[in-house]
Amino acid sequence: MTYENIIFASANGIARLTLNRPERLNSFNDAMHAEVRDALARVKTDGSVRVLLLTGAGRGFCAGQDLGDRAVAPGGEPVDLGASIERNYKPLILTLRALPLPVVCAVNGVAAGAGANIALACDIVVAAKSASFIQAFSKIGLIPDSGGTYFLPRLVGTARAMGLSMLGERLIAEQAAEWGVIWQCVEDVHLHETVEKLLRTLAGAPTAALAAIKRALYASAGNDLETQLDLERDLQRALGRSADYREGVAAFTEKRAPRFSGL
Ligand code: LHQ
Repeated sequence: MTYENIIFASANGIARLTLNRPERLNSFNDAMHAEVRDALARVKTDGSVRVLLLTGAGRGFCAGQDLGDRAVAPGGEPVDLGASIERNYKPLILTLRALPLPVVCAVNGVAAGAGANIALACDIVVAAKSASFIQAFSKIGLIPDSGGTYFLPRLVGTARAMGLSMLGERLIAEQAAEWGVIWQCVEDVHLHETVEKLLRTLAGAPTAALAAIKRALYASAGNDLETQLDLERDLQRALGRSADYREGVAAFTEKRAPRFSGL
């Protein structure tokens, strides 16, 4: 598939996916969804990828659904937004959460509507100081989708989730970091180097362990303690047989840096 709405490249264990409709603040139309789906399928099947970066081209990260798209524009014909979610947004969010490797989101500018929640679906979110998050949905008569009503109360509690969702006000990156919505907020000029360093670190990390960490932390939201302890036991049992555990312990005892294969 040739890409016209995204830029996708993969090298040295790092896959980079850039949403690329800057004149529409990288809002999603059906074509962009299809391309992102294709790229994520490649990440999933390419065993050499150990970390994925998601970012946006130009001054914005992503303004959510392209509101000019005929498929969602309220007009004479009845419009089924549920179909758009079922076809596009739900699989996108579930795929990001299920990828067995870390997904880093570099929020380079405004993240609005589904764009904000796609960022929150990623595992480590770093935002430029000038970036912001807007649950813009209520401004157009909708509810936060793409996982917004799931992620927000878990990240910031019901009170702040409710305020953000009902008021649709801009949450600046610095406050998002203070509230624990995201991992880190950095000066705009430092976003690139911060993210590149993070990507190199994660690409050299024990990928299977990171995948297990991701699975366990996301599962914990729906598990009781005993179920979670069982899950930890099972994941640890599998990791105890991994090459990277062997390498990690060998490197520790030999007082040298580990060389993790990701296996
Ligand atoms: C846009 C958009 C946009 C098209 C900026 N579409 N052109 C799921 C299922 C099905 C259906 C419904 O939705 C969903 C999920 C959703 O995501 S619903 C929420 C959709 N998104 C929004 O409501 C956000 C709309 N955008 C904005 O509120 C502003 O653009 C923000 C606050 C993001 C940025 O404001 P500014 O920095 O002032 O930029 P701007 O508004 O001037 O936008 C720049 C251009 O991008 C502009 O075009 P123009 O031709 O005038 O230069 C905008 O029309 C266009 N654009 N967002 N979602």
